[in-house]
Amino acid sequence: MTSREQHDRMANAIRFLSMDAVEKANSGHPGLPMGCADIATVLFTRFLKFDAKAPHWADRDRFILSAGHGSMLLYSLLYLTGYEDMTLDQIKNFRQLGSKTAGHPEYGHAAGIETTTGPLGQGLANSVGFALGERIMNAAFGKDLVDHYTYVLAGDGCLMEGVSQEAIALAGHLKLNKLIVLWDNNNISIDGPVSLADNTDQVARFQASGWNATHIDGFDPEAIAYAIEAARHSDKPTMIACKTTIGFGAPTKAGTNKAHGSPLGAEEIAGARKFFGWDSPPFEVPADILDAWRAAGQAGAKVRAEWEGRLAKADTTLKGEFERRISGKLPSNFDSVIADYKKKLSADKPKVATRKSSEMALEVINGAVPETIGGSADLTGSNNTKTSQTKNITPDDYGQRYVHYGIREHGMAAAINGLTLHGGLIAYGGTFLCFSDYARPSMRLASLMGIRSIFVMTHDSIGLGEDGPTHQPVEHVAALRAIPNHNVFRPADAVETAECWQLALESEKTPSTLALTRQNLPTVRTEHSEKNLSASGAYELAAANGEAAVTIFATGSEVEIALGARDLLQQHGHPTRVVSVPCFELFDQQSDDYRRKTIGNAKVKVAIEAGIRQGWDHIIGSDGIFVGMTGFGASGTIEQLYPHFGITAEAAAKAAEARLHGK
Ligand SMILES: Cc1ncc(C[n+]2csc(CCOP(=O)(O)OP(=O)(O)O)c2C)c(N)n1
Repeated sequence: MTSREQHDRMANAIRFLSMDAVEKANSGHPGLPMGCADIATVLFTRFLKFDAKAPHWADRDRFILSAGHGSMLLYSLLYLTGYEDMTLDQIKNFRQLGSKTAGHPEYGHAAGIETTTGPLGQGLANSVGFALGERIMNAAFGKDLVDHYTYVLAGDGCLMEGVSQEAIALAGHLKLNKLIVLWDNNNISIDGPVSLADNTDQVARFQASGWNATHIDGFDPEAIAYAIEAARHSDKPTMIACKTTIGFGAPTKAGTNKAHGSPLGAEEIAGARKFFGWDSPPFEVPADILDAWRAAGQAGAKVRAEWEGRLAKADTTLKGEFERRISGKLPSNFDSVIADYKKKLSADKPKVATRKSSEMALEVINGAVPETIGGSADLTGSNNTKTSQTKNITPDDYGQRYVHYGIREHGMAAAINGLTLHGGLIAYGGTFLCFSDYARPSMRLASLMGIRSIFVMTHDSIGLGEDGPTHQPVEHVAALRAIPNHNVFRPADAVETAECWQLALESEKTPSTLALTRQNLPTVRTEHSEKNLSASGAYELAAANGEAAVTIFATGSEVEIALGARDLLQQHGHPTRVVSVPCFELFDQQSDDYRRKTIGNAKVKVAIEAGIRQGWDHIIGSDGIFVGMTGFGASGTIEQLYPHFGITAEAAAKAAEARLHGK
């Protein structure tokens, strides 16, 4: 049992490492670690199940620092508890280029950073996915293998962000009782007191969303421990409002926004040293305190060894499946399942919307890959994300595979990231492509983290018709293509849709968006190819009947139009080839030679896509012809809209012919 004095000194080690690192970097946020050091010390020394020497242990408790600006709190904890990645040099190099100690915690930089945080509210919203992931894996593999908590430290900013409401409502609804949020209730944000902008009764808000919530003194170790202990036995998720003081211990800056996001300065630090009776030089932790922290970092080793014993003794099939899922590898027969399915499609030649093709592909995938978790933000019947295998996950049954996320696109995308990061699961969720705007902050973070989140975005153009311009995406495909490390797939038919799903599932370090149509499309890939042609991002779908005068590039629903334009042009004596471009990003990764060959030397290059031109010039050149949208869509039938906006085979052929004739 840690004495109060030892607890205080351990907490102070966090405070001084944080102050010193921010001071040396001459930038960063000392206030949060100074205010939350007691909370973190109680959590890490008395509750958190972890082994610093085995940081990827699948059944560890997760700790998520949602208030990512307080990154030095996390880095201090990782160093003090003895994570190998987090050396004292890393702490000294806080915020320097190439260090693991980036300004905000970045997933993949160092073990123990469970998710990338910084954009406020994201960690809290991810945690719903983590906690749900734990329940799903627990239902699949049992308590012996999966039984852990998800702890979150969130600030006022996290709770003010809109996504927090989506997240807490979802967690409350799903009764994720192993989710425990510690709120750094310090009443300060950047502009000053929180009361400048907010007077929400947060405890009441969480309670109204189905949580347990209590107020405690965030500097009282026993109160913190008592509240966490109670939370661990709750039948609901718990929010503990911990009253703290930002920059606690800084003589003049404590309790003010001056302690939030800039170095305290030598004088304040000297004052804090006096206040806490801390006489070690910068970056030095007294040996007995470091030892105590290292012991805390090892305290979970025994529990981990016991867990490993249980895994070793588990049924061979169960153990194999658990290990496969945690490794992120797909079942070994996956490729052949997809190849067989594609062969059938090329023979059957279905004429269906790609959202329907996606459902058909998922029916095959979900049958073969038991770790997929589907969902939709209240558009299940429109997104076609549900298959026969995916029944609803409910608080009474986590052993199912479908999440009704409610009308919460942002919360859904963040939860998908959490499910993905938890491990053992592949999560996808749907909404209308237009509302990717609502999900985008989390989609961007999936890309930054390099994780396999999958976003199913249907109703991908004016082709959705009568719902009109509010619902018709115009710039969204281009906007998503602008996110680095994000594969945006726009398949042309059922075969490409199956291929794109295969690529999304195989893409362990790049998230994917599938842009899918509402309207029916013919099968254009009528000849079976074992090879995944979409994998090269663009490929020649139809050759020219001679040396090509025109090449038409198109994606998704406009491939059919491109083929129509090719027929017209060839009838007029202009050999024309069509290149289908299901994924810009994968095409950009091909060899120069392949790219050159695929783009070709035809005199006229045309691109057809029912969206804006942005991004296409690197394929068709700035002098290429673009047939697409230049502004918002309109309300009308699909039969009216395509001609209205000039996206037709005739218009494309006419433009190409005019160019061939030098006009
Ligand atoms: C989405 C988002 N908006 C704005 C910011 C910039 N920002 C960083 S910290 C902060 C204030 C956070 O206040 P609080 O959570 O109370 O943290 P504390 O001041 O207590 O450390 C803001 C606005 C951000 N990181 N993320």
